[in-house]
Amino acid sequence: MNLKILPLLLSLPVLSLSGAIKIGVMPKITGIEYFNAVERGAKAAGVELGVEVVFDGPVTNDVAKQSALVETWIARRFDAICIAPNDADAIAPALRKARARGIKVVTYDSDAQPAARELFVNQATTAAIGKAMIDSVARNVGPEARYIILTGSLTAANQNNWMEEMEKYRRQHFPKMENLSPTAKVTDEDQALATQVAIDSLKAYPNLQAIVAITSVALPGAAEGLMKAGVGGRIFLTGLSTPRSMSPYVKSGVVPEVVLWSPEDLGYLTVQAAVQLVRKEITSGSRELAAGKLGTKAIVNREVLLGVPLIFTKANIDDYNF
Ligand code: RAM
Repeated sequence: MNLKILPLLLSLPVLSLSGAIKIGVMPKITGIEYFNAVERGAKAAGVELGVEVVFDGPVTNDVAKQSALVETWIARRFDAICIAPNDADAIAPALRKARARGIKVVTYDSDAQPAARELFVNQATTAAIGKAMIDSVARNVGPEARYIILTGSLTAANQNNWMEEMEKYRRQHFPKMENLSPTAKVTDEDQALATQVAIDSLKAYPNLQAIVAITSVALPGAAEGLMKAGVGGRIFLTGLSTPRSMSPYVKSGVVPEVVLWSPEDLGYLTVQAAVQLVRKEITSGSRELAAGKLGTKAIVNREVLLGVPLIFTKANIDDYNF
């Protein structure tokens, strides 16, 4: 073989032994219903597109472990790596290394530094998600509600962006509403920790009227905490989680409203975008993406938008199966 063409051969997408394109999809953390739903959607897209989808990630929201797995997928010559980073900055060196090896990099759910990836698949605009949660508090408690926020980790781009939008929207539309703890309570994707933080917050803020829990495990965790403290349904609780996780709390009235989107559709759209980048059917400069069963999705400034936030209540929560 003429060794001069070796660099060219090494830069080409490698078809694995199965001959299929190989896509890695990584959550912030495995073993929680939200990312289990992402996995279902991602694998459904893989079957539809005839590609191999490997779904794997850390058992805690640890960006160092995410970086190590990216390195492994680089060594295994994946064709694309899709990731929801626990830290937008810390993950960037590993993602840049993947791109330098010709691997397509797509973030979803939570972004990395934009220069470290081709596309970001966003579930809804951060402004729409922030607005939906503040509107829920205003609708159920009133325009002068006193609330706190339970977040995941303080390095997660999506939660931080949502909180920034919540505060901007609150200042503009509900200036008398008060966040009693501008530094959000950290619950680190740990449901049991969220339960304890909710209980502790009731003592720390005796005039508390509402809690907004913005990770899919913090919301059920906080519901358990309010119930343990005997104030379920008396302190307004809302936030982001799946209908499967929240159905009993919504039906009992502990959590009257839940905001989210379809994590299954998010996973499906992410793999659609990644495969079409690998197959050169789209580029990061494309303006839209024909995303199979989801129809055509807009791409604006390298961000693919899934849709708008959904509000789950007693009236509709049984209509959803994720
Ligand atoms: C957790 C994660 C994820 C977020 C959901 C709402 O599962 O923080 O990034 O989108 O909550």
